Amino acid sequence: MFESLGGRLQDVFKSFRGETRLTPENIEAALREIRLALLEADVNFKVVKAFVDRVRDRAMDAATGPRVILLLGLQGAGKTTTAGKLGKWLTQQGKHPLLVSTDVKRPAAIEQLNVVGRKGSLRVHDPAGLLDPVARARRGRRGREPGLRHRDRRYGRTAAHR
Ligand SMILES: Nc1nc2c(ncn2[C@@H]2O[C@H](COP(=O)(O)OP(=O)(O)OP(=O)(O)O)[C@@H](O)[C@H]2O)c(=O)[nH]1
Ligand SMILES: [Mg+2]
Repeated sequence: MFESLGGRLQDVFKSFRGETRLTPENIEAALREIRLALLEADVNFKVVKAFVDRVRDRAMDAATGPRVILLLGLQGAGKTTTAGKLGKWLTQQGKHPLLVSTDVKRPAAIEQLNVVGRKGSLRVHDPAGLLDPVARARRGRRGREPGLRHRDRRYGRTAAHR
């Protein structure tokens, strides 16, 4: 029984191999196959439903959430400069990057990223007065603030502190 279940699940993954990205449609199609395979292997339907719902939640998150690029490096390594270059490149690729500085230890760092953003016509998320790096990154990623809704990729930078 487990062998045939394994085989069917393999088939689902195989059918996915040609796909370059997750979409709500191909996620649903795969979940339908997985659900059938589990039910035919006599897995309790409540267990199947709970499992499929969980996988759907995670897959949808991955399909619709913004991509995060974290720039990490010692002071002066070139993080801010690279943030600007990457941001411009992503814009040319038709993406909508958003820069977020999480470097709260050096007062000038956040302002520096703002300057780079202005120069390159890039959006910078800088919640005034919020000086917790994790909270800053989260807010940028969630993008619930006005003007942050239309986005696909975000970009965080931070410094390594000794
Ligand atoms: N030669 C060269 N210099 C660079 C490059 N990237 C950045 N720099 C220079 O390196 C210096 C530091 O760059 P930043 O981008 O400010 O580095 P950072 O990691 O953000 O620095 P901190 O925020 O101070 O930690 C600046 O003078 C940049 O002009 C690069 O690719 N090549
Ligand atoms: Mg910097």
